[in-house]
Amino acid sequence: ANPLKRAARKITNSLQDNGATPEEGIPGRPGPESPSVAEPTEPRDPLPPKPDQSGPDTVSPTGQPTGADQARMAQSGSYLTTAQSTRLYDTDHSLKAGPRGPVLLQDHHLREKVMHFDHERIPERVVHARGAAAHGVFQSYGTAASVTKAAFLSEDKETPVFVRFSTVLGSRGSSDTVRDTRGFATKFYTSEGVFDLVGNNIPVFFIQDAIKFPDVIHAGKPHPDREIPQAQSAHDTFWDFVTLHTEATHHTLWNMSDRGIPRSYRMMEGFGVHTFRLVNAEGATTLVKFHWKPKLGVHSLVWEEAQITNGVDPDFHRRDLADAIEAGAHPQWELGIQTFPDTPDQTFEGIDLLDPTNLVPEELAPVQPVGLLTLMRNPSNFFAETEQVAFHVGHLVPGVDVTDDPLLAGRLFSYLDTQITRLGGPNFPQLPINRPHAPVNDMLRDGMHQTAVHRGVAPYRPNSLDGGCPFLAGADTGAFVETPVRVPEAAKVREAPESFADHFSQPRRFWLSMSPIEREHIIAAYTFELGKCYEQAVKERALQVLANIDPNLCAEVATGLGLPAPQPTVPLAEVEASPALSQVGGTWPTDGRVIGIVIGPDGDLRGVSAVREAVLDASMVPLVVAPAGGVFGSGEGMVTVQRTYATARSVEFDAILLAGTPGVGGDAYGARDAKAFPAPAQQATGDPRVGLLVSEAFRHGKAVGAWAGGEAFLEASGVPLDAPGVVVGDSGTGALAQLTGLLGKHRAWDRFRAV
Ligand code: HDE
Repeated sequence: ANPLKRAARKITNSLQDNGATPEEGIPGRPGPESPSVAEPTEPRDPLPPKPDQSGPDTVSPTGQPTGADQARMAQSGSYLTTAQSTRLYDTDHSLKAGPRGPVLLQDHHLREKVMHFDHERIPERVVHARGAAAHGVFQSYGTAASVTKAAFLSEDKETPVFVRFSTVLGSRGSSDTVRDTRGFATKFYTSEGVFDLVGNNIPVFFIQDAIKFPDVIHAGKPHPDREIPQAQSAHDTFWDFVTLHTEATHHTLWNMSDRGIPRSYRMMEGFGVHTFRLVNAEGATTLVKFHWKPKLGVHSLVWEEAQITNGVDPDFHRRDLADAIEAGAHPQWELGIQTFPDTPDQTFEGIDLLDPTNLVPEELAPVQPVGLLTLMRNPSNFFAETEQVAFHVGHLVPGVDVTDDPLLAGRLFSYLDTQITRLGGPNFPQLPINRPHAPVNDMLRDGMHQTAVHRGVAPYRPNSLDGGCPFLAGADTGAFVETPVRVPEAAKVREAPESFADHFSQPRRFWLSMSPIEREHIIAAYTFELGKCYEQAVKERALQVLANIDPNLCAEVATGLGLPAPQPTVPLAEVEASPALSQVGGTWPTDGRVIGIVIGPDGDLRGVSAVREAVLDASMVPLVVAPAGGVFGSGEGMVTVQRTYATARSVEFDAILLAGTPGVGGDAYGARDAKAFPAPAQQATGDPRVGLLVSEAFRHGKAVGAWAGGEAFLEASGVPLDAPGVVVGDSGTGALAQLTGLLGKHRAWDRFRAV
């Protein structure tokens, strides 16, 4: 009677068409395994996964290729050749009629080299163009086995993965630390085929129906006339859209919160956003929302820090991810699920699970851990892997199915469609990074960039010429069988359900769940973004939206804009706060945190050596900052310099320690240049750039410390020694111990003025 079983049986029965079974083959003809099946009717072997796609198992501790990988290194063969393998004797001079003569058309090497170069670029992704990725492994705990039959979630299963993080709005060369949503897309190379979890770091979306996706993206992207601003939501068209479509309120509020400017990809949550459907071995179904929980906690930049970083290091997140993996600080996330009964109305505690602008508070449905993701290998080639990877929400495995969320339905179409253009034809699943690690035995043929050499004559089913192969599987032999969900009888309409009309109660819950400092950041973000808009009507409409979330939020932003605060037009929702939504509070591991150790000619060099060792022992990263590069000091106190006063800027460090009074930069140009920096009042002797370093770090709530007399410079740079998060030690290691305690809380939150 179970509908899933009925469908599965139907599929299994289809194996019997032609009277064939996988074991027997076509009656009267040899079976697929039989050696007497002679050419040309031999079924082809499934395409094996390429060896260079074998995932993280060929990795050295530092992520460098080892063994067999080394042999595949480019530029490692003895002779340079053309693409046709002909050896070359010169690649620097075109063939000419004499050294000063005209270049000859017959120079094939010149034409081949330039032609190939001319075609090196492919279209960037229409959204999520800028990203960074890494290989890793997913280890399942087996705790989801009762709700899903997916093999990769069964007990103790290890599955290779490739994860790509991204910003949404900016183009490929845009900056990393802009205010935006982040993509968090994971490709699981499971034993049953590829499963892609294509999520974001924000659990809700701007729109409820995919048909509006071109609209919201047109509004967010740069203006079509001048193509500015790049990678920003702080402009009129974005705010025009999100205030006219108030379903965008919840996602926009998350963007304006600290979630919009993550400290690191390693410190972001990930969300599947939509509700999915899990199916277990008995065919029972459960509705589910996917969550990635970072082991390092969820942390963000502060706005000024993010803005400075965009200029100082536009690759900040990309570098942070690659450096951490290279250093062996392998980032980890737990995959968790919130489960809900698969009831016909598909709601939970009054929350419509098909509305992607809704989240379900963790206090109502706890996130249950089901496995651990570890990223431990950087890509070997950005283009081949990070750029060419193609994710798709429709890449599902038995045990995971979709629901009728109308946003999800549109995505199921869009990804495949866009990839045909981006990757130049329909054969991109054959690209190494996209190949499943399980055998492929499809009947897809020909097309642009076909690299498989398919054998056999009968790429159709049923056939009698290729031994009847391949056969169809059933649910019991690993087939993906769609859940036979009953579709309510209804008329075709272009409408949304009534339950999609509440656009303000979930945003209000988010606002009420924020700590005072997080609210202050949200107010500042709205004030900044709307302050960048030119259209008065857009600003006024935005204030109306804010009034409907919370009158205080609205009043604060209105003050900043110099506009009157409107009254709410809807009754304020009676909702409870969800403490799990706040990022402030709690203590987290400090692995991979970056400590800047600043030294001048008279500083405690021996102490610096000891602090470096202690930082490394704590799995953190020490960066020594000195007036000039190279090696500083001599004898036992000798330290290698990683940054100079000219190359260091506060945004690179999570905390700063002064080993005495800083000197004056050794770089003539830099020192001259430094005079242009605004030195804080009563600047002590010492380089003003170090003054800027500590005063910025202090302003951004970072832990700051000193020993060996550096405290006088701190004070002179506007850092009160009794302020929260400022430490003075008797020794370097003493100061570091206090500093590390502060780092576990991410920032000295008490230092900020709270609303
Ligand atoms: Fe995407 N999205 N999206 N999106 N999305 C793409 O696919 C789309 C949505 C997400 O690192 C595109 O191959 C539509 C939600 C990520 O390669 C495109 C809709 C969520 C990535 C596309 C959405 C996402 C994409 C562009 C509304 C979070 C980057 C290039 C119905 C759950 C994947 C590409 C990577 C990329 C369409 C909404 C996440 C155009 C139509 C909701 C992480 O197909």
